[in-house]
Amino acid sequence: MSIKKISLVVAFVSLVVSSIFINQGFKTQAAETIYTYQSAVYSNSWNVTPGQGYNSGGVSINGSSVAGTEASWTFGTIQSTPETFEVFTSWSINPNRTSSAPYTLYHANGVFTRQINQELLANGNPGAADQWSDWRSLGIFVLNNQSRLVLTAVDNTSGQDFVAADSVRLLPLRGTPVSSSSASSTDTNSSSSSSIPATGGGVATPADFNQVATGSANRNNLNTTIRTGASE
Ligand SMILES: [Ca+2]
Repeated sequence: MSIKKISLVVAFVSLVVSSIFINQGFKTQAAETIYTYQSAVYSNSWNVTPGQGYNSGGVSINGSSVAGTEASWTFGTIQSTPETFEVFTSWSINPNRTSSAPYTLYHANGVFTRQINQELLANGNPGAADQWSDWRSLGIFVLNNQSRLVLTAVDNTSGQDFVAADSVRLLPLRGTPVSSSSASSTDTNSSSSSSIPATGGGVATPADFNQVATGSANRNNLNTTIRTGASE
């Protein structure tokens, strides 16, 4: 066989092998799940504001001035066994939101609370009225089929302290947290502080996980499942 023919064969084989790897990479892409405002169960009256929030899909805003009404996203319908996730939420910003929206996550190992300033973007910066906040990480948690996130309305007699229920994003993570002793939580938005909870022997941050479940896919290149119904 001539060198030219060998070169052609090598090139062809390389192409086939590359295709196999590309296909495998695609097949092993991890799946994240996004729950919209439509996936939440609400107590008392909430009003849908279309065009705001994640993917401009709309948000739900509490209609009562009384504190305590709830928007609750339950994850039990898709999680049969405990798994580790980074949990994110989002909202639409406005001066008439509260600066201390209480989120409560009931996870497999306890209860985590975080107050979020919904007047600001997830990164703590101001933005345009009704702009999507982008994703705000609540931390890394083990979730099971009882787990849920609850957003509770605060007293809004001033009319300047609404809460906006938008979306919740679950990013599956796999592996043991590394360098947990040096990990720390950076909180750029919330008006209260609380360390990101441990998932193992120490405090973990998203950077401590270099893998997402079911593969080593890039975090920015995930298959996304969007849930828009509470019964799904
Ligand atoms: Ca306000």
